[in-house]
Amino acid sequence: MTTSKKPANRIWNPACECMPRGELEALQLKRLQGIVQAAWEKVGYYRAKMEAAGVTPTDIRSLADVAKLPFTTKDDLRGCFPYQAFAVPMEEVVRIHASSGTTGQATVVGYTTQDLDTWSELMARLHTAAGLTNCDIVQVAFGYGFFTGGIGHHYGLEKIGAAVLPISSGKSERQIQIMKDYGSTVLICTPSYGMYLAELIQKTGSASDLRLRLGLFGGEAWSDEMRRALEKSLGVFATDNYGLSEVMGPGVSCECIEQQGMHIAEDHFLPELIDPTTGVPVADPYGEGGEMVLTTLTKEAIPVVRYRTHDLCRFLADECPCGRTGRRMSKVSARSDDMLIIRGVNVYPQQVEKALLSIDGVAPHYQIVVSREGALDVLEVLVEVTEALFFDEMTKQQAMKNNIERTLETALAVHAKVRLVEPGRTPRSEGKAVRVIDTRTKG
Ligand code: DLL
Repeated sequence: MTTSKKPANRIWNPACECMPRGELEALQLKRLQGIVQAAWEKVGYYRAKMEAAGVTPTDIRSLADVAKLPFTTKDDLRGCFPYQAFAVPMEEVVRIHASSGTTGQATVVGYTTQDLDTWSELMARLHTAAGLTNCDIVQVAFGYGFFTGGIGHHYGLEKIGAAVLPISSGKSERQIQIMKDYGSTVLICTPSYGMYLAELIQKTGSASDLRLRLGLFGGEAWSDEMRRALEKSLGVFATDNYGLSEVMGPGVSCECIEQQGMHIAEDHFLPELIDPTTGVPVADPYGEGGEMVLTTLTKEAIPVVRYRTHDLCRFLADECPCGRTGRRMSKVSARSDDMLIIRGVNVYPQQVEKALLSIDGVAPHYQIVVSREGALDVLEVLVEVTEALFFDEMTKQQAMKNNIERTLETALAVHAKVRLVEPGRTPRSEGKAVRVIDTRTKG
């Protein structure tokens, strides 16, 4: 199998995607003023928040003035359950999605016909940026339903004229049969599900029967090391794409074939990077980076003003050779609320993944278990190793364990106990992976 499957550079909508920065920023300002006005007039929740902050729509005279507006949080949107954040009457709403609600009340999002048109357009841009064309047969293995991943991708693919296999997530053996029988050339899912499918494919030894050439992965954080593992095991060219249901779904930003950061659809979203602790815009978004805050510039059903995503990333400065002018964000390095504090040291699950996958013989499946022994936090990492190594002599296993512990300690600045486990021992996910089990009592 080859990983050198870099597709040709194509752009779906050059007029918008390659717009000169000056023109783009003028458009952003006009749209920002419009959306703030709409939020003020039509959504009681925003009106109250803006009044409390002493700001009115007329205060927005430049793009930097966005920082005068109050933030919106997931809890704020939950408080508007189900429809209080809607800015249009229900007869104009044609679709409703919702976040899973596993950690509390669901957040509900609505779309007008115009919103769905915009979304399909942004998805068509994303697919084209990743090298997908109307000749492709695309297996969408994201969940369909309230989750925005499946249906969001579906409509963009139809817009560019690709053939969609709307299989949804799960039924993993069948996914592989479908890939073979229908000659899927593109797989779209979370990176962790992609890895699980790759593992099943390898088990049945059937990778050579597949026609996969592209993998579009998103919906959760994943490292460049994971990209290499996916490209190698699936034989695809893998790109990242980012989004969140509160502001649209997938389609907020996407990598192009350069695989160097994700172009933000800045004609529809205004991005800011803030210090997650103070809430102040960071001084150097291209260096230190910060938490992504997004304002929707065109959404009709639910305008979202300064949504705190908790996603940590930075902006990338140089121009991209692909010709797009939309600013690029780096891969999301972590979610600020995923941070673990282990004996006073901040640890992000992504650091663990990056360190693990830099070691030969370690499979891209792991789990982090945090517990407390007496007053001490204990960080344990369950690491799957290859079958050969797992059944190898004790001395080899011990050397591997020591090597992983050393690598982790260097990366995390805190000791982690490593437990080598046999292949298949850590949980597999059909959607977003749950990497951390924290058994410490909170608060
Ligand atoms: O996950 C939307 C989506 C679907 C994006 C499919 C891409 C592909 P939510 O369920 O609302 O929406 O979850 C949003 O997922 O705040 C990030 O923390 C995380 N996330 C999404 N894409 C990425 C990515 C969808 N490419 C939350 N890298 C976001 C890192 C991501 N994290």
